Order: sequence, then C-alpha cells, then structure tokens
Amino acid sequence: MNTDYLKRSPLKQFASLRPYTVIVEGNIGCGKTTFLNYFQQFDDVNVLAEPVNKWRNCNGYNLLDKMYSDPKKWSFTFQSYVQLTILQHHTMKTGHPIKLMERSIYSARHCFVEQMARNGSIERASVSVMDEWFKWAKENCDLSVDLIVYLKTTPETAYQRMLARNRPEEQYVPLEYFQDIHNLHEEWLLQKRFECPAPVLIIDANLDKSGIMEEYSKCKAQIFTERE
Ligand code: DGT
Repeated sequence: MNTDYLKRSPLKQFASLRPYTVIVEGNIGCGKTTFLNYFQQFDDVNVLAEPVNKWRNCNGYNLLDKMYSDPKKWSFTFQSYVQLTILQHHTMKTGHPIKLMERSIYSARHCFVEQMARNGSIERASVSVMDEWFKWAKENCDLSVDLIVYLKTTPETAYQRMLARNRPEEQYVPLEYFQDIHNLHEEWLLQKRFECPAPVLIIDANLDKSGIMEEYSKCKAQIFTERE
C-alpha cells in the first residue's frame, strides 16, 4: 500500500485521519459494480460494495425479495436494514487514504424511501421514525462525504441492464420504477431539492465498455488529485 500520505505536513496528516470519501450513486443497473471493480486495482482505495447479500439474507430472511413481493408490508423493515448496513459502511474505519462506497444513507433516504413515501408503500409515520434515526446518526457519527460520482443513465438503459442480469428478486420490477428512481436522483443531485452532502461529478454511464473506461480514468485522476 502506498503510505506517502503519512509523510505529509501535520495538518494534512490530521486531515488524512479521515479518508477522502467518495460515494457512487445512480439508478439500479447503472454500472456501479463495474465502476467499483475498476477501482479495486488501486492500493490506495478501500472499495465498499453495497451489502446486497446481507439484504438477501438477514438471518435467513431475504428482505430484498420480501420488499419487492409485498412493498406495503415490508418496505419499512427493508429500509431499516438498508439504513443500518449502509451506516456500517459510512462509519467503517480504513487504513486507506481513499474510501469508495457504493450508495449511501443519503440515496437510501432521498431516492428509495422518498419513492416509497410518494407511492404510498411506506407510511409517513414510518418515514419520520427513519428520519429520527438518520438525524441521530448525523449528529453522532461522521457521515461526511467529499465527492459524489453520479453514474447517469436513461431509465430505459438501466432497465435493460437489469433485465439482462436477471436477478430473481427483480423479475417483476417495472420500467416505471426505474423512471421514478431516475427522477429522484435528478431531483437530489442536479436540482438539489434534498440535502446533497458533497460536489457532484456526473459520468455518462450510457456509454459502452470502451467509452466508459475513458470516463473512469478521468474520474480516477480527479479523485487522486483532490485527496492530495
Ligand atoms: P449496478 O452495479 O449499478 O447494476 O448496481 P446494482 O443494481 O447491483 O445495485 P443497486 O444499488 O442498484 O441495488 C441492488 C438492489 O437493491 C436493486 O434491486 C435496488 C435495491 N436497492 C438498493 N438500495 C435500495 C434502497 O435503499 N431501497 C430500496 N428499496 N431498494 C434498494
């Protein structure tokens, strides 16, 4: 691992006690996993993939499947667990100078919970309980973020990719859901209608593999320069 960052001035050393934190955001199927895989090759980066496997097996319960099969009954349970497992990533200590997280407590709230609240699959009272937890976490944990990478696709592209990968839980997710989740990312990251914790770097994630690699390396250059 490159430890040059330990040789910096005392002030920078102090700043580097907290890693430069990047969250990767975008619709379901927008290519977050490919983006994270690209960054796995760099020793300075601690890559934290979304804990989907935990959501598929919480002490034997597949909460992701329950949420998609019966949203009215399971949305609150599912989102509570998402909030906990993502919070564990936000607060996870790392010896690496850069931490790269797939999604965040912010997108869980402003995109997914918001979509559920608007379509009535979660009660406003339940949302307010989650908001109290969120507020407490912000006051008592370090949830700072330095950069948001937004992998922007059209809802149609994301939907086609979801169909192609054929995850059993997602079999009946309609295109309208992708449109809702897309619109909420735009409201959050571009129109700034909800709390946006860091500057946003937009990547055209509709590009095919060769085009997107060029975008990734530009993004890598920006991340490595900014954390200096
Ligand atoms: P990628 O690599 O961009 O294709 O990413 P995915 O699709 O593997 O990962 P992602 O974050 O879109 O999530 C996997 C599944 O979990 C997907 O069905 C959407 C769902 N999901 C993720 N976060 C939340 C959340 O906070 N609430 C809800 N309702 N669903 C979520």
